[in-house]
Amino acid sequence: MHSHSPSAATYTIFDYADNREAEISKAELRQRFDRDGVVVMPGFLTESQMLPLRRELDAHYAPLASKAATSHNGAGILARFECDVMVWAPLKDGNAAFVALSEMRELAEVTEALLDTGYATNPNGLVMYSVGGGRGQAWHQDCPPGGPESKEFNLNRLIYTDDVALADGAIVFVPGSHCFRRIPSGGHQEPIEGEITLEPRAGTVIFLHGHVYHRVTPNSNMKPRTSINLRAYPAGTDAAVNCIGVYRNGDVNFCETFKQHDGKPVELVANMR
Ligand SMILES: O=C(O)CCC(=O)C(=O)O
Repeated sequence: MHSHSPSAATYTIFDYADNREAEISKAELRQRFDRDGVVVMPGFLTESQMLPLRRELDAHYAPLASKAATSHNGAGILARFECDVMVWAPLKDGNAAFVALSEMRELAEVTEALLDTGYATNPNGLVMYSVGGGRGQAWHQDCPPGGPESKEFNLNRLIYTDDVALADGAIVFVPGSHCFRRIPSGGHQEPIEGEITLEPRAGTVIFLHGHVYHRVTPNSNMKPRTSINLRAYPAGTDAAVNCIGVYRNGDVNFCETFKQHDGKPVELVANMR
């Protein structure tokens, strides 16, 4: 963000329709979010802000990495939803680097511009980690869609501390689909008309409305892929809105389903190695 005075602040976004960066005002930021349900902000984090986060991610996942291919969340009861991620709740653990990230002034400013005052944030924080051969994340909405004016949604604030190439698992979304209601049935990675495929650079933050159809493509190389998601909610909506995840072949109640692996090997992933 480039700010001279609060009223003259401009924000750098990546305009995926024009495939270039653009400087826009706070009002335009909100207009784009209301229209597309997505705002992509490259260079939001500096190298020095990312360093401690990378260090903590490495420390947390190093002992788990060898198990990652056989202990993804997409095992057991969740297998048919085809999402391969190992999750971590760094704010719940009181991790200082992530607490500092969650308190970043610029993050709060943009969040307020998109959700208005009085928004809430998820107290746990979420990190999603996957290794080479993972199936990515199937098309989904993070919560059941309501009407166009519904405030019953989460705002994903997706933070990338490393470059993410297509082979690592690109993020794919359909701009404007937060106004379309439920995602239609179909294949987990089957393209949907209007989709945009994005390879976020380190330091990028993607603000993504939870009703927007989105997926992550499979990792086809051996590099681990990590995203941080500090979810926020409009005033009056709380984190329980994310209990039900909406997929093309059904819903998952994450509040009743144990999110971790059931200890059984994930054959599909093992076969892809
Ligand atoms: O990791 C990503 O890039 C996207 C994560 C995602 O789909 C989600 O948090 O719902």
